[in-house]
Amino acid sequence: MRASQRRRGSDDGARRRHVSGCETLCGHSDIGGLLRQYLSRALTHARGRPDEIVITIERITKRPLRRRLLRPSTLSCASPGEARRLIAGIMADIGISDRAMRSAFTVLGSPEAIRGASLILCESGRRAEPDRRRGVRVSRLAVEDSSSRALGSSLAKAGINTDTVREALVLASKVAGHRAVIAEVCISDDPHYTTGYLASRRLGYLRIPHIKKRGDLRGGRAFFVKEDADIAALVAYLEETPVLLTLR
Ligand code: WAQ
Ligand code: MG
Repeated sequence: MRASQRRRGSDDGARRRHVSGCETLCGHSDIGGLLRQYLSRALTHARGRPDEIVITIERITKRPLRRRLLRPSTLSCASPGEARRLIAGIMADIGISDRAMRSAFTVLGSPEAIRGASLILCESGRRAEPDRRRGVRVSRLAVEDSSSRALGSSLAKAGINTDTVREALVLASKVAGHRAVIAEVCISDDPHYTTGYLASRRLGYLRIPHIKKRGDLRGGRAFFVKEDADIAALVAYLEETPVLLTLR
């Protein structure tokens, strides 16, 4: 599902303002329920009332890959400034250059939230996504049925069993499941949601409270990828390859 608003004085579909979006992978019998759920989300989003909602339902023919869910933990962080220093420190440790870090923060801090993620090359900091206004949209991902309940109870134990956390954890786990990806940084574009995360295969899913100020409409995702990555193959994996996430 994607919901957007027309910009005042613009008929150009490519320049629509992103309101909300979500994607999943499900069985035939779950389509109706999810449709209602996603529609109500689109109609009541804190970023505003959309004037266009597009829902796409596609039959999957490829057998889904299996990937592990990342392990969530929450860092202690009191302000956006501290978040940035924290992230910069971790990035330096895992081989992401200063230039790449700055490039990512330019994308994440830009006034126009884009619908997808930016791909940042880890040395040069070059942006590698094929379409910068759209970004790369991760799709065709879900928790495997057999892991779903156990995931729910383990998140509930930590007091974080919400749709927002679940969906972000699932997305981060699919993204980290590709060898070309070194890490991800995410800031919600929801004005009320101020917890973001840094994720990597090695470090897991590190939640970062106060990554932005309340009321801020900016947000986004940056995937740090190996300098010599095959970008077309990575984009195909992120957008098209069905992946089911499992606890073990
Ligand atoms: N693929 C690529 N990029 C996406 C996708 C996707 N499927 N969905 C969202 N984005 C990008 C897009 O630029 C959005 O503007 C931005 O990420 C933020 O998306 O554990 O709610 O859906 O408490 O607002 C983090 C949870 C929540 C932290 C993140 O992101 C926690 C969130 P949002
Ligand atoms: Mg959002």
